[in-house]
Amino acid sequence: MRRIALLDAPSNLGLSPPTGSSVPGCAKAPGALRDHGLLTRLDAREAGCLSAPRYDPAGWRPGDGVCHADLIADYSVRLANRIGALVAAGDFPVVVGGDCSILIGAALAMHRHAQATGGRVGLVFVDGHSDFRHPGNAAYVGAAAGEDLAIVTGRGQAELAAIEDRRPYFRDVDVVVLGIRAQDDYRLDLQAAGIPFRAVPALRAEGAARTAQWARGQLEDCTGYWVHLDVDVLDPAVMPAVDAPDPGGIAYPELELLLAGLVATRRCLGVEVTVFDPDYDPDGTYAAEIVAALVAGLAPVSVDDDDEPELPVLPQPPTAVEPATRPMPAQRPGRRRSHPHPAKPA
Ligand SMILES: [Mn+2]
Repeated sequence: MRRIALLDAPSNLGLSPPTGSSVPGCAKAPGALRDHGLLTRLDAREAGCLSAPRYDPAGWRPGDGVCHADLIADYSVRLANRIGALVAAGDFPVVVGGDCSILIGAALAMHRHAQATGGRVGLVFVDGHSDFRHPGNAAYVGAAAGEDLAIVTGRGQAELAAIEDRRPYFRDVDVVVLGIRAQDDYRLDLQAAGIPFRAVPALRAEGAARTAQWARGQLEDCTGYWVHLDVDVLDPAVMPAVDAPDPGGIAYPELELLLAGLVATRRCLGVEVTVFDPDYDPDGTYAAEIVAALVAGLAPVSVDDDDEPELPVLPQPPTAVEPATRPMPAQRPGRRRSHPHPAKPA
């Protein structure tokens, strides 16, 4: 039986400031979720909290690259160390962010794990946005939480995309994207890269449970996979407490089915939960509902049965380095998390 280990990763370094003189509140998410009993209700082992560096985008300008890049890179290495130790101990890490830039640390841990075990490790990316902005498809980059999927598949500055000379952490063919909106800015880029995805309309048409099975099937060449869950995959009608709410998301029961289907195998190595912002949840209503959904969705982790046999470990072919960039189209209008705005009015 696997035991969940709960680790806090309260970094908000990857988001734009919500107003000109405030900082993103997602760093408060672990505290808010724990206050609704997350640790005990998951029957989880306490894995602590990896404190994050100070948020200070002052002086960042377009063209400077990813904001806070040096801090995010350093944090990612430390987060990878923590996640790697949990996986090595046989635990199932549930890492609570923080913003989506914490994926970089998880990805680094998964690449190290793949190398150590001689297999390939994939990624199921459950998110309302593709987070696929990179220097090849945008005039400039800035907020890592809108760029994390691009970075972990090897696109962008080496400081973040090639830590320890590893690039990419996940190969494009070892990634599945679920829950992006039908009109995601970068859906055609995903398609061109050969990254399979199911946007919300297709996910709903097929059903969440079957979509989870489909995603697992897409990764059958991988010995394991990590699950990224940005809670903005939920529709803002039921959960608006995120920095970039976008209509057209899924409902709680769908999230629970999706998560349960994804974690109900030993091939699933762990889960991260990102972007919940308690500043938009003053009475704790959404925190309570998110905890309930996580408890239901993660229940299969602790079940002994495994419907899949262990896959044989295959020799790993050398991984190709992604080509750097391609010509840039015009910049699209930014979302709130697009870039830091040093002087955005409140
Ligand atoms: Mn995201």
